[in-house]
Order: sequence, then structure tokens, then C-alpha cells
Amino acid sequence: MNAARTERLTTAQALVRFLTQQYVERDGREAPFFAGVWGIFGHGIVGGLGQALQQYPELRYYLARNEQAMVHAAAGFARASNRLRAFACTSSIGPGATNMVTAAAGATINRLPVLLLPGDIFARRNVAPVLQQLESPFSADVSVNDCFRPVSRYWDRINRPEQLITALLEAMRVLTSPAEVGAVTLALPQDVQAEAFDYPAALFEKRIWHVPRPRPETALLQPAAEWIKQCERPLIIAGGGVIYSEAGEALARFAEQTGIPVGETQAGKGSLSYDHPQNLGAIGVTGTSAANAIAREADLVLAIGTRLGDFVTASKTAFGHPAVRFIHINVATLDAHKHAALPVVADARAALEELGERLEGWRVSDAYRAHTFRLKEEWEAEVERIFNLNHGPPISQGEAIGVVNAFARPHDVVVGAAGSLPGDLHKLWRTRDPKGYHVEYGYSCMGYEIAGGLGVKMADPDREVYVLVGDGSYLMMSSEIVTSVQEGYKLNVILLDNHGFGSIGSLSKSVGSGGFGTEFRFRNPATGQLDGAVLPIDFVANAASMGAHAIRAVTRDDLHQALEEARRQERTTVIVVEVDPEERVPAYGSWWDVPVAEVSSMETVRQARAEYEQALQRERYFL
Ligand SMILES: Cc1ncc(C[n+]2csc(CCOP(=O)(O)OP(=O)(O)O)c2C)c(N)n1
Ligand SMILES: [Mg+2]
Repeated sequence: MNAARTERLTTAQALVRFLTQQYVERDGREAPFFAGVWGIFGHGIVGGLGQALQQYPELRYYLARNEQAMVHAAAGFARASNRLRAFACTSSIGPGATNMVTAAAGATINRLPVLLLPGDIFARRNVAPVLQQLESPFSADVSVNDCFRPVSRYWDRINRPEQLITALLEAMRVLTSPAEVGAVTLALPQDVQAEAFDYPAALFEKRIWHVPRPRPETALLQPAAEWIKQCERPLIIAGGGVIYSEAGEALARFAEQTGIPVGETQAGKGSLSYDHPQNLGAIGVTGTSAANAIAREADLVLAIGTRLGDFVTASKTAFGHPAVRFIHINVATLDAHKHAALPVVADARAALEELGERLEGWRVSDAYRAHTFRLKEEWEAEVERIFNLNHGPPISQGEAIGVVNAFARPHDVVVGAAGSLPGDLHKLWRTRDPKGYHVEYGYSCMGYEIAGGLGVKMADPDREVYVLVGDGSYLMMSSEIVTSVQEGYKLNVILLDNHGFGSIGSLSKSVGSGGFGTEFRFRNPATGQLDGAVLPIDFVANAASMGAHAIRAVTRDDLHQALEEARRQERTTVIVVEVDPEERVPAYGSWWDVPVAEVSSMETVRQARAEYEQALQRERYFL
């Protein structure tokens, strides 16, 4: 290799050339890291990155309809690929860029790699202010792209062509690190993108990034094994880290060997097949009666690869044993130390294997096992009850989920994000494949569903993708139906229409506000409020107008037939089902801290506040 050899390229051309040469390797399997670049061009990138993408079609360009949506698609793709593949996303300067901020936050919170390449204001400054420039009276070096700083795990602005050289290596370090991963932003001033520079040819050689499986320290494994041997009622919480690490089989072996039952977080659902006798299902606010009962009694919690967010911990009320202790296997120290856990900073699979060896011959008591099996059976009976309600029409959302679940094949994927669906799916969906459940619940971002589902489909087109979306989320962002039609990636979208924000409506009732402002109704001249007739929204016509095959289903049978019809379709199909907002899936012994007004003129609020103050007493510190 001649270190002095250079290639004269624009900054944008160099960037694209570099991206085509990045590979990742884990467990000896190697693959290109970038699947392409999503983008919506504007004056901020059309002559820079736009030109480079045209010149190098080996990095495929995907035209999206909304910048937020394309970053969701990129995040969905990365999650479905166990973070071993990713997309870059490029936008013009100004509104195109800031449209990406929401989904960038979602990617970072969900620990997913996405490379963001927003155009930026001129580095040379002389023509400022340019169209869409945010002017700051105290600095010429501030632009709207500074909004990406808190939502990125790495951020840089490429004010000179040669800055790209070091920035790209930093970007790749973060994007391929299981512990540091999140959105990475390289803001690209529009003049610099088009500027030529003599780049070292070595920058464009194939580069393989090894994705590590850090092994646990003996000094921590030893006490971890001791703690487990000393406890009587242990519980495993399986988070997304189990799935990203492809540790499902190691977890099953560990659980079978030790007899410890498992609860799953949203990101961790699918770690074990739903019918594994030790899988108690969802845990936390949206958890099952079985997992939540065991959490209340557990004297030791072995958390694996979870953020331990408030939905998992039921706002720190889930764990009731006075002497409960935590062991946390996690690649990220940020997570491993939560709840003052014994922080086993390591890859999930590596740690489970080594911990399993140290627990050879140890097992929970038969009485405890029998107890967990009983709870599991009770829970499965409850799912059957909900799936077979035969309510309405309008049918219940729970039974609609049952119909879709029974119809989907084991390796198909259900996708969801916000509203009442994540809770219902977390509880009810019977997952039979580690990649079969994909609900975005780190950011719970309305609008993720269809866009994220597109990314999931692109990651593995052999799977049917079932996007379950509420009417509210659909209205917020359904634009990527067009993109799915454009690219020939078929989605099955099941739109559950309850005429408004069912989830927030019931939350509003629980804080004493009676559902105020959460239903999709006409303004009523008599009251001045939004309590008129239900808004007539024709979702079937709306979906059809974007090129989807659209079907209305009223009964359970209709829904089943519509799913059959969708399976025969080659293009995205949207099935619209009205569901009864009053027939909800209940909560199972859990609580979520949503503050209630301390003083109010309304009796319902005062009542809710009194209950709230009671419930707050159960929140704990784990020190
Ligand atoms: C972008 C965004 N805005 C607002 C919210 C707050 N929020 C959570 S769920 C929800 C209502 C969702 O309505 P819909 O999709 O119809 O689902 P439903 O609650 O009816 O099941 C709202 C407004 C959010 N999660 N994301
Ligand atoms: Mg709704």
C-alpha cells in the first residue's frame, strides 16, 4: 500500500466511497454495514451528496416521503438486523434536517445505529444568511443542526474536507459499538460537500469492524454466581440486549439448567418462544399477571440487556421483596449499574455461558418451579379468554390481535410503537421467533409503525410484516406507504380505528380528567368542546389513494379473510378494523407514575390524587 497515494474527490464523493467499503464482522460472519442511503434532496445537498450518490450507485439511494419517517425506517432496519447493518439518512439544510431530530432521538434511546447526514449552512459564511439559516446573534457557528447534539452519540460538523477523514472513523466506531451505539450526526455544510480534496486512497480501502462480545470479569462472575446460589426466588428480565447478542439459545439453556423463570421487556420479547414453560411473558406496566407476580416476590433479579425503564420497573414499584438484589448483565455501563446492581459488564451470550458453568448443579426449588408453572398456565388461559371474547362488532382490540397472531406464521414480524397497541401486544402476542416481535417502546413514537415496518421488511423480505397501528398514529404518519409501493416492499398494515387516542383517553380518565381532548370528534357549538359527532375519516380511501390495496373488515371473520387476501397481494395492503374503545385489555397488577394535579376544582381529580399519593408510597430506591 502506498500511503502517499491520493484521490481527488469532493467531500461528498469521498463520504459515499467510504460508506461502500465498511463491513462488520461478528462470530466470523462478515457483511457490508451500509445497505444504502435514505434521502430527500433540497438545495442543501442536491449538488453535493446528491451528485455523489448518482455517481456511485453501488450505495443505493432510497427516496422517502418524510425525513422523520426515513430515519424510523433506518432504525427499524438496524433493529431487525441486530444492529449489524444500517442506513445513512441525508436531508437538506433547515426543515429537512430538523425533521430528522425526532427519529434520531428514537434511534439513540433504542440504542440503534443510524448515520445522519444533514446538509448545513455555508462554512465559508460570505453569503449568509442562506435560505433556511437560523441566525444566532452570539455565534456564526450555530445552525439548526446543533439540535442533533443531545440526541446523537457522536456529532461533528465537517467545515473542511479533510475533517471527514477522522470524523468517518469516529462515526464507525460508535455505530458498530454495542455499548455506545445510537444516532451519529455528521453535518455537512453545503459548500464543503462540493469542494474537492486529495484524499488518501487508504480511506477507501475495505475496512472490517469487529463487533465484540466482551467477556465478563471473573471478579464479578464469582459473586454473581454466589448471589444466585443464595437466593430462593430469582427472576430473569430479558431485554433487547439478549436479542441483539443472539443469546436466545444461551438464555434457554441457562433458564432450563437453573429453573429460573423469565420475564421479557418490550425490546426483549421473543428472547424465548412464548410457549417455553419458563417464559412468563411480558413484565412491568404492560406485563402479564405471571411475570408481575413473580417480580413482586423475587429476592434476586438477573437483568440482561435492558434499560430498566419505568415500564419495566413499574416506576420502581415492581419489585416488592424487602431484600431484593439485582445482577445486571449489560454491555453498557450506563445500564449495568442501574438499581445498584452487581454490574456484569459483558455481552449477554458470553456472560450467560460463563455464569451457567459456575452454576452447574444448582437449581431453584421444585416448589418455586411449580409455582411459576401454575402462574404461567393461568396467564395462558387469560390470553385465550381475551382472544375469544366475541365482542361486538365493533370487535375488541384484544381479539383482533388474536386473529392476526393466529394467522401470522412463526417467523413473520409484528410491528408497533405507540398508543394502546404496545401494551396489548406486549401482553398478548405469542412470539415464536426472536425477530418476530418489533415494538418500538423506548421512545414510543407515534408514526414509527409504518415507516419502521418498512425498514423491518427491507431487512428480511422473506418475512411477512404485520404493522399494527392506531388511527391516531396512522394520521400522524402514513406517508411511507407510498415508499413501500415504490420499492416493492409489501407491508400488511392493520389499522385499529377507535376514533381517537384510546390509550391517552383512558390515562386521562385515570388522572380524573375524563378523557378530555382525546377523541376524534367535531367541535360542538353547544359546548364549545370537541364532544360533537365522531369525525368521519375514510381510512380505506386514504390508504387506497397512496397506492395500497385497502380493505375494510368489520367482524373477526372479515379480518381473517382480509388477512388471506393480503397474503395473496404483492403490494402493501391496509386493513381497516373498527375496534370498541371501551373493551380494553386490562392491566395485571402493575402501576405507572403519571402525576395527578395536587389541587383541583374537580372532584374526580381530587379522588385520583388521593389514590396517586397512596400508590407513590410503593416507589422504592434500590441502593
Ligand atoms: C409523536 C408522538 N406524539 C404524541 C404522543 C403521545 N401519545 C401516546 S399514545 C397517543 C395516542 C395514539 O393514538 P392511536 O394511534 O389512535 O392509538 P390508541 O391510543 O387509540 O390505541 C398519543 C397522543 C406520542 N407517543 N408520540
Ligand atoms: Mg386510536
